[in-house]
Amino acid sequence: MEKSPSLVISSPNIKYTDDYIYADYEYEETLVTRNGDEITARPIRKSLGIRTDRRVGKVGVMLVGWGGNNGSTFTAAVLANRHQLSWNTKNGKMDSNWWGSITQASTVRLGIDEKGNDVHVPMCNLLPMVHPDDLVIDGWDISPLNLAESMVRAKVIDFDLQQKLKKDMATMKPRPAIYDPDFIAANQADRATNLIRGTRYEQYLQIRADIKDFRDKNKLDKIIVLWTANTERFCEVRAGVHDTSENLERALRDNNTEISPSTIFALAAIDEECIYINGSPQNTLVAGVVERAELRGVSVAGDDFKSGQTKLKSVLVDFLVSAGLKPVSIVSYNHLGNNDGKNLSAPKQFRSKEITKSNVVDDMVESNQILYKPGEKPDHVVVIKYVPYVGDSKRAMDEYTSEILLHGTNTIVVHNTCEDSLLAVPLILDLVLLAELFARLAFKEGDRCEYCSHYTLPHYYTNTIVVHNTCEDSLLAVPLILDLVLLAELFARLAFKEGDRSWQSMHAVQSLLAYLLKAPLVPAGAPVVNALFRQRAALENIMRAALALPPNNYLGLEHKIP
Ligand code: NAI
Ligand code: DG6
Repeated sequence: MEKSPSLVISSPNIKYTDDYIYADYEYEETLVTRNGDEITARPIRKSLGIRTDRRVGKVGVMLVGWGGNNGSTFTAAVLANRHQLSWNTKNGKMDSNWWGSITQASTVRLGIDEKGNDVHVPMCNLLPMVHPDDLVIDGWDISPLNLAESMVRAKVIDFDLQQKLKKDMATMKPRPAIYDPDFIAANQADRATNLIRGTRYEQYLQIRADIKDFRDKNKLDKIIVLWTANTERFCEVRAGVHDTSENLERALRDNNTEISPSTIFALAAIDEECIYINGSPQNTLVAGVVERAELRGVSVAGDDFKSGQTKLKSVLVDFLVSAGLKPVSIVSYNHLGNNDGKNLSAPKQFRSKEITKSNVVDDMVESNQILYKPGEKPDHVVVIKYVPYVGDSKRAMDEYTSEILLHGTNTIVVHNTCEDSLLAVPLILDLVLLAELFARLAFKEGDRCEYCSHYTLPHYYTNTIVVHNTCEDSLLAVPLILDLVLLAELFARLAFKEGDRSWQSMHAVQSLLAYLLKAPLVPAGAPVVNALFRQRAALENIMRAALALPPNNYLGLEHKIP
């Protein structure tokens, strides 16, 4: 990959020292109050100091479920990229990459150049982050296979690349893990031979000892523990057991059978001051675990990687609801043949996944009280079937039916074929890197920062998506005609003034209407924006600006700073 130029931020609001980056930030929001029939919106502003610790240090990752499809593929991807491996396929020679990772393979719009053109930079260049090549990997699995054998079992990595990785990966062996047949499917029993015996408390102590051993042997500054093991059933959350850190500690020592293996891993990680991330759906992070993390000053995150079907759903439903169309039925069917699919063929484990896959449209539905009455939701059904032949190549089929103008219908059908682990692994990398970065941020309210001037910051695999859409065309077009007329008329009434200059109307070509048009016309020389969300944000924000309200941002800092 071509080396990116280093990034220089020139602002009186930022200062760089050897150890820290200090930034002054004005956080703007809109406070909305309702009094009877009247809604009042008031812009509010908060001054914040934000400090980023520049000392990344030596970082280790411990995967729970290291020998699974995700665990072995993650390890293979780190090694292939670290050694810049190439391999042969029937389609020719392939090189390693991190496609699918937002930190490594996506860019962020930084601003505009002198000509007004957008300038983008790789996300990983914005702030100091650990480099994937520098990660040290370890982990646990109830299956005793070494990582080379796990990679072969997973059938994800191309044969020629497997040959190049085998020697290294054969030296990596998962540590024994905690197995409780009550929490994962009975069909996993035959691989569960690499186990930590004893009571739950003894198992917890062993996990802590493993973390210490990994830290000491590799002289690590920090470790992130990430669950990518089988989906467990939900634990039955009980008062006096799961609700506080103290109760959880007592229940652990009493060997309470409703304490799941994943909760034991989380407690051990937190007590060793490691970040804990839950990549599966189960309710590992009960109130007592979260309280323990708060008490120890450690981060936790979860639940369940959002890799394919759900990601697309959150885009599609956002598009439909924000376009004023009313999704009334969403049916998501998928089949897969890997060990994850086998485990999910058991009802209790499927139920965990059904819960995380089903809640993803709620916020979008609730945001539109014109389309939905309070409490009203679309029919939403999730089906998962185990079909061994397709292996890791998951097939996801979705049907979205929406009500449109005058109760016409619009049905969209999506078909997606993809290697499941090759979508999930880049998310694991991003979770690790971003969780580590965010743990180095600190916030300060009120006064402005005392330091301020100028500083320098430091395959070929495929994913096939087929979409089929049935719809009364005119019933989709007519509301756009109405919007075009209303918005064109509204924008024609806006006027602008800069400094002492006289008021000016908006440019005759109304590129702000791009959200409603397939090939938007723009003023000569202006960039064409086709991205729907950017088009929509421009529309929203010009209207907010005309009301003296700040642009919408999606930071939600109220919920992210203690
Ligand atoms: P997998 O079944 O290939 O790997 C899971 C591994 O965990 C197995 O090697 C198994 O032996 C091990 N394991 C089971 N219980 C354990 C325990 N208590 N301690 C240590 N190891 C244990 O599954 P895969 O495909 O790697 O997925 C892993 C998890 O990630 C699943 O829960 C899955 O639902 C979740 N996930 C996967 C996504 C994907 O696209 N691949 C996306 C979203 C979530
Ligand atoms: C089948 O649904 C297996 C699951 O583990 C999924 O592959 C995983 O949850 C990914 O889900 P999604 O909806 O993000 O593609």
